[in-house]
Amino acid sequence: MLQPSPCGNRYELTSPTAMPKADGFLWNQKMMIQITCRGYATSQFMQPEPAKYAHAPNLEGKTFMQPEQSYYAHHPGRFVYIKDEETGQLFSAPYEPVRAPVDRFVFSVGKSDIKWMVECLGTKVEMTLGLPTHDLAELWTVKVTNLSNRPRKISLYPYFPIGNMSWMNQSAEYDETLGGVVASSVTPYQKAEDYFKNKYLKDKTYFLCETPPDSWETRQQAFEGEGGLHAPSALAGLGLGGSDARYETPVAAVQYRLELKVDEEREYRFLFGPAFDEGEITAMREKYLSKKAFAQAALEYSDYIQKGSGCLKIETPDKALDNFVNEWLPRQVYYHGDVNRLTTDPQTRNYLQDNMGMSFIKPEVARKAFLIALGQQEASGAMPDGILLTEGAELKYINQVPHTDHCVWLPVTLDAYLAETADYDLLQEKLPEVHGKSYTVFEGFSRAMDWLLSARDARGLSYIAQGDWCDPMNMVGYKGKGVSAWLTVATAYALNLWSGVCEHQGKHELAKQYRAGAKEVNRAANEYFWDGDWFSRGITDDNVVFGTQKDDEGRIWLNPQAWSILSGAASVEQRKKMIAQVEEQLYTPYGVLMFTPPFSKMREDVGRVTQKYPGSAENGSVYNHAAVFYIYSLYSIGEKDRAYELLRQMVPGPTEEDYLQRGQLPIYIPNYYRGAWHEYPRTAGRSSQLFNTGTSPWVYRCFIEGLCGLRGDAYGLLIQPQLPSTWSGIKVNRSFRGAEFRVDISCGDVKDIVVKHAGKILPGARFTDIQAGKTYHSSVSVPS
Ligand code: CEZ
Repeated sequence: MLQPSPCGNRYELTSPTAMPKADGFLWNQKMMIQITCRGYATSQFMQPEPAKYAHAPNLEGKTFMQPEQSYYAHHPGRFVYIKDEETGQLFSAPYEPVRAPVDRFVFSVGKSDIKWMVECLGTKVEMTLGLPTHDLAELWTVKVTNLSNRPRKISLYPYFPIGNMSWMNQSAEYDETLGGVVASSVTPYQKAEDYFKNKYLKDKTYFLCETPPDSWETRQQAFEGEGGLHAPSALAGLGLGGSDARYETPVAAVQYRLELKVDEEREYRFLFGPAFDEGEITAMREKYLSKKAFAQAALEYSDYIQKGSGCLKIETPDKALDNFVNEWLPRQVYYHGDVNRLTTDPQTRNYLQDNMGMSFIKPEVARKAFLIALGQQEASGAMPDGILLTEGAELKYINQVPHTDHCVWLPVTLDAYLAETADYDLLQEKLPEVHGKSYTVFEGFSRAMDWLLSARDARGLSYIAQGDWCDPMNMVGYKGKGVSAWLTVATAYALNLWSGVCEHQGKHELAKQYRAGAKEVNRAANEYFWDGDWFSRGITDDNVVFGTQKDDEGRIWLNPQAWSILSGAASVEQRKKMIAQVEEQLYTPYGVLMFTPPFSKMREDVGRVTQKYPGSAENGSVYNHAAVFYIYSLYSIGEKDRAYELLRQMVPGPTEEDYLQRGQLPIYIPNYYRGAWHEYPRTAGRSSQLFNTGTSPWVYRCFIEGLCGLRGDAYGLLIQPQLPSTWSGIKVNRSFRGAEFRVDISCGDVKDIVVKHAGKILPGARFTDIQAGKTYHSSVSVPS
């Protein structure tokens, strides 16, 4: 049902029904498309705010990309109908909207294109989707082949619904000169000032055909008629009706009437995308709509994706895992760092973590992100809720809700950046003058740390306001008193990390001061949050501690445990107790839960997280971002087997049963898998299919620094692998500071890690004086 290609850079699913929401995604810096095996698509482009060029049939609410998106017959998608002109039989590819049983089906997701192959009624349809690297368009190739051993008469009808574009103005026509359907609209607005903002929006959607079709239809109702999408009325006739859409829902549907000899094939190319005017559409046609241009665009796009191939290749006893880590994980990390989730105001924590991933892929991008983020630091030293990336961008939605954790992410993500690059010069960069003052990056960090220390109550605990990392935890502290246990220990962790950097910079006084701050914060955390076997989650405005043994719902939360390990708040004794409780209460076959039990109803002193469906999203799912913090913390204390077990569970598969339950291909990590394993076993493990998540850079980091143990420092590259004890060895290729490391790791009869390079044992298991351009071969023995 599901196999990787031999080198792992494609996955092929051979059923359209086993995992109906299985999907792939492609992006460039201006647009993104997620498309399912059955042909349903969600796409958007930036102008600069995210916008759609294919819409739902009704008015859509605008919000962030949703988990577990539900698809319905009229959902936007890309389809072709095939009609046998002799018998009148019909099917559609990839599978929707007809849902006819097909003889063969392959949904093949690659890193830089997505393909389908469908056989039915003695014909084969092959569809390929690609994207240009810098422009807005989908590049579609549709090929049809006669597989029956007789000549055939068939009609091929690409059907690209455009949906309800606007309640103010929408229409569509077939334009002979442009050679395709052009739908026009006016983005709805009400305020006069918005007229000027919207004036240059790309309000047209075009569907261009390289080969002129025999007939066409642009009015959705005329196409569908009384037959419904399973058997559209327009397909009953010889040709399509050729009508225009006048304030009627537009569609792009065209017909090719074909007579195919035995084995004969025909290939068609189409462009689908948004544009401002006819001029832009003409330019796109000229630039892209030919076989040669498609081939060229595919090459360029694959080069572009290739630039995100990361710094790690592993060869372990687990081939499926190797595929994921070598081919797919860096791609997901790259996507986040390259396009910032296609928003103009990413949440500060997301922006910093997405760029943390870039430290491993394009460190210069991560560097710039620190400068951009700190350039927006507030006068108080606080970080804003979101980082504005384009001229005229505004803080929207969740960024209008005050969260108190943003400063924490500065040293946390800097730690990864410095380990990877040793670029301490960054700290001396001058930030743009704001509020009449100008600071260096170093000072910006210190100011953020001072702010964290100041944003605490008399007990020394960190205020939560309307949320911390858990952004729907909005009512613990909205009256101004509630505190977060996670943020308290996260503050201590941040201070410790920053103190280390101060130390390295020779600022011993400051280092001492922040180290002392961290100690004090950890002490306070222990005094108020330790609940006997684990750390609680916080204290509400009304002084109620929650996330404790006394709670029937939300009894134990993962984040305070993970970060108390990182911050040093948890002693060895406490760690033992916590880890045992995490295992007992939070483990599921699909990973470790963010907390348990899920809330079944609103808890007004915790907030809207408790109103989410039990086991979904932040309400007690396997929320992978939280899970990977825990994994990272386990690696930090040498818990290699526990860490690996959970890390492996993040990736769907490799058993068929697991794939079916999760419903997702192993090509990305979703933001969550459903929890509520005890309460709702039927849905437990189901993927959210949402590939926007801060999880991916952390997972990459866990593989690089944790499992492979190849982490840099100010002096070079340290080698401290933490292989699971069932493995006898692995091979690793690691790019690091311009050099290549070929590391052969095996378990042996050694007491400590022994690294041999050029016949010598490296002192301290560390490479120093690394020279860019050089390849270093080494063999590493780790204690069995
Ligand atoms: O958004 C993420 C945030 O982007 O939730 C994480 C948080 O750390 C990330 O910064 C944990 O709360 O508003 C909501 O209820 C949403 O559910 C968001 O909490 C959530 C979505 O997954 C967005 O993709």
